[in-house]
Amino acid sequence: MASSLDTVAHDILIGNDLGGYTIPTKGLYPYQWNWDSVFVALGFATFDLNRAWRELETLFEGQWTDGMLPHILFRKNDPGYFPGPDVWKTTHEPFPTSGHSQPPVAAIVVRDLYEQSPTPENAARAKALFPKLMAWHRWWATYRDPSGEGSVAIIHPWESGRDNLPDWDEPLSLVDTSGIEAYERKDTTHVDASVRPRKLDYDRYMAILQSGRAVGWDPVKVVENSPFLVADPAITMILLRANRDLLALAASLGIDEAKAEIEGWIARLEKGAASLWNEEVQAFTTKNLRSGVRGAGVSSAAFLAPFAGVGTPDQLAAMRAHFDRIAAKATFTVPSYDPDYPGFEPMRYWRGPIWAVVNYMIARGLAESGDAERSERVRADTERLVALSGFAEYFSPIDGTGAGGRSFSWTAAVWLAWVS
Ligand code: 9WN
Repeated sequence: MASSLDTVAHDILIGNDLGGYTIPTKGLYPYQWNWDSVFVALGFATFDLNRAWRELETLFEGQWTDGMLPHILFRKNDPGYFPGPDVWKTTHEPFPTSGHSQPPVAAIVVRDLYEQSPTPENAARAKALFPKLMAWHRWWATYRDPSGEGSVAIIHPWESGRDNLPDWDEPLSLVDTSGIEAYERKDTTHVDASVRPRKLDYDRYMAILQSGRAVGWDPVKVVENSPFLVADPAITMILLRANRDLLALAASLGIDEAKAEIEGWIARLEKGAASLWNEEVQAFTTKNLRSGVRGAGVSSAAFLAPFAGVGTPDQLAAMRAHFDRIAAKATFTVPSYDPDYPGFEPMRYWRGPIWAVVNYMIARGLAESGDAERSERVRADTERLVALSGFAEYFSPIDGTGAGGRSFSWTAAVWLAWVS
């Protein structure tokens, strides 16, 4: 029988549905976001599979001709969000978008939706999305491995989906902000500034955005011109996982001609993920491709290794040791950043708070790799957080306080698909 929180979660998804696409939350994020929509589809799939497919289909309406799937789709202008379409100045038709991507979780969920109900009708919908997923994954492979090491490089912290992670501090410190245009933030009119990125971060975000805009968002020039170019273990591992799912999907759908190309991507990403092992931190961390400096601490990305199917036995043992140390210290798992690290801030966005969607991926990987105990700890903590603070955007790992946007779509979706 559905609990009252299930009903609330269901109503949040319905309430944030603007007709075939869903916004993350009203006010703060009034557009369709890339990885948000994918998790939202998982939530819809628990009560309306047709609507779940629709979410993914509308998301791919934003795909560029070069294969890139943007991080925001601006279907209609909303002055409540900054930076909007007039700042990005992209040329996608029939509606503008942002100029870079976000974590490529879509293939994972397309496979889930198809396997939930492998009818001929759902096979047709999966087959229609398949070439679009291939084009997006090919875009990452073509343009985002400039080091040739196999890891995935991002050109903006927003592309990582983990905007103000402490690991971006060093690469962001090299970004020249002297040429930025005057701008006015809108996020801090919706939520408290103390739980958002700082002004200095925003200045740097704007400088990077302007560098992409200056080259017309050309995929090669963007990488050459960006003052920020960092290998991200989370995107590397998510793309690796997504390619494994894409390969399985190709097999179920009988699309044999895609096999060799996807296998090539998988082999490269396995090498790339391995290259991000940080011996000093004993975890997979970021690597600044401009300066060579590696991330100095353990972020939640480190716990995605089982989800991606990477890590040697020793590396996975080190990951479990970090998990147990952090779990003993924090009341709730999994903080976005190590509470023992000086840059940790329990309420400031990606510098410490817990995000339900990251917990979902971590727990799924742990469960699949046979670690039922740690997986259940993450699930039960997520349940306690929502019971305590509702469907917030993110939560303090120390006392469970909710922060950011409320009635948040992906928190509700993950609740329905996994927690409850
Ligand atoms: C910029 C929508 C998005 C998430 C990101 C999260 C936050 C946007 C912002 O909100 O980023 O993309 O303006 O702060 O960091 O992961 O997709 O929920």
